[in-house]
Amino acid sequence: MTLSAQIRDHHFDHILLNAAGVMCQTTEELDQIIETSNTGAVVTKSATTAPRPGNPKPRYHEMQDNLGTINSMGLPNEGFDYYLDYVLDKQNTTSKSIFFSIAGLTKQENIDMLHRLQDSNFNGLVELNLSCPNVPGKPQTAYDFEATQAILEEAFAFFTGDLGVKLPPYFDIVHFNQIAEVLNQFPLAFVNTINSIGNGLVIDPETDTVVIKPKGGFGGLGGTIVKATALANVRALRQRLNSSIKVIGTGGVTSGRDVYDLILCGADLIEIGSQLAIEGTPVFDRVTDELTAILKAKGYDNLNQVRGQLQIIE
Ligand code: RRO
Repeated sequence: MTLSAQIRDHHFDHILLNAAGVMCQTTEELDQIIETSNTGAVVTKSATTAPRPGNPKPRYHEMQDNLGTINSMGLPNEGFDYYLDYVLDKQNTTSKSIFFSIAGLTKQENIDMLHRLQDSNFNGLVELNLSCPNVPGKPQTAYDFEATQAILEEAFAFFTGDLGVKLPPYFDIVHFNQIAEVLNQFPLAFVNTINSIGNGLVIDPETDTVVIKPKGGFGGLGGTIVKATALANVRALRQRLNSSIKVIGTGGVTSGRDVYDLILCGADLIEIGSQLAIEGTPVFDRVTDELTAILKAKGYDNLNQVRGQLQIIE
């Protein structure tokens, strides 16, 4: 069974990888993702120029009955240089692709980091995270179409590497049209959809209290409860984006069937976030086994037979 994929010159032996933010803050965690057999790539924790401790704890919570997760990590990361050192070293010894995720707190900070990547020997992919919901006072850039257009104009004026964007979920057909119209103007290698559903609220019924401390309990939702939103965003963007822009499907993957559904909607690669946090790296083996069983049962031997083949009711 072939579970491979391609973005530009980057070949992926396997479609699965971690979602940015989960098991990817330290070199030890990043190594673990790379060394897991059923992953095709790794993505680094979104970096800012300087290291950040992130928001006060508790800042992550798993809902009962595997409904999903809520987080307000607040962009804790080891700083741009830490990840640049890691990827420059690692790209010489691993055959897996590396996504370098950046999430500057201002447009200028993102542009500065992109300049540094452009001037470096990094030969992987760069993911510009325009959708972090958890930094107090900072809106999610990709909900502002003009700001998104402006940062991409500035970035592509000099950046020649393989660049993609991490998007927040959209909930309106007009918004799907508007973001696609912006993105189609640029030579993006990929879009990654979705980041967590921003600013949900979870309550502990025993104590009548929120479950995370930052922002009065508001945080990004992930896991099972976001699957339908992830499917819709992958589908809607695949239908609207230029075929040269690949789509990474992220959100609500807990099983092989979830991966299969995202591929039906047109996803090229699949990232696992919440369930990786819950289950650890064995999730990649289990989900791969489940996906392979589904493909076999349906008589498929590669993912191109499935990708984008979602049926609608006429
Ligand atoms: O660190 C976070 O709070 C965080 C980020 Br940068 C993000 O992009 N998405 C998310 O759910 N949490």
